[in-house]
Amino acid sequence: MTYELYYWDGIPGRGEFVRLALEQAGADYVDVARTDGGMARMMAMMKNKTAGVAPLAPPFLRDGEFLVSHAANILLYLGNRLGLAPEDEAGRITAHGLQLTITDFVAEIHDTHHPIGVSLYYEDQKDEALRRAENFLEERLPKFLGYFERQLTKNSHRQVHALGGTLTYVDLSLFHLVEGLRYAFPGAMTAAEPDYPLLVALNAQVSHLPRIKAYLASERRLAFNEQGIFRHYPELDRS
Ligand SMILES: N[C@@H](CCC(=O)N[C@@H](CS)C(=O)NCC(=O)O)C(=O)O
Repeated sequence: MTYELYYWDGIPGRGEFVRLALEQAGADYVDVARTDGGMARMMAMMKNKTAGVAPLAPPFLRDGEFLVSHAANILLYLGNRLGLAPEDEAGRITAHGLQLTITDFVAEIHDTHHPIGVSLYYEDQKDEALRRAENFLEERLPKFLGYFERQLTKNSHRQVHALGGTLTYVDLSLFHLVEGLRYAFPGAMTAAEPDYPLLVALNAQVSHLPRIKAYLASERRLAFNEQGIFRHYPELDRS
């Protein structure tokens, strides 16, 4: 069965956390919104006109008759099916908890450029964005990165992993977090990275996984840009 991933075309965004898991597993999937007529299909599925629970926003995943929304929830669903999650229940729930922390972090990263309103332009909230980004870089970035670094410290021996001794979808998501933060805040990240050697090592380790390496070099991988979650506005960064 082919998995159907639904996410906005043109940005890596929250869809990328799911894409990385599907790619690493070599899963058969289609990025629906990037196909002919796919965007219209995605919009129709959010209109809530059919039986069952419609998603409010992408990403969502269709597996046959089953529809799963929210990036972390999709990864909980896919984790064992793709061999990218602990097999025991305690491990699965712990992985999900880490992924939900990533969800919280992603929302705060988004709010650095949209602190007032999701539907407003960045240009309409620049002053507030400056204050928000300053606070984010001062307090929230070290809080979240420090938390993940400590988690990696507990689990890393020869290889770096967030959980147990094997690769999970959490590792792939942490890779994407570091990629996105490097794009959005290159100055702040250059200064911060020496404090998070295991996150940096995990990022390199994931980038060398053969399937991830091939994916990153492919047309399936979308570049970061100023429409997505991770946006680079030099005025929000630190030099
Ligand atoms: N909690 C959801 C958030 C989904 C979400 O906010 N999706 C964004 C795109 S990244 C969206 O399309 N939002 C539209 C809206 O909130 O109106 C997740 O983690 O997947």
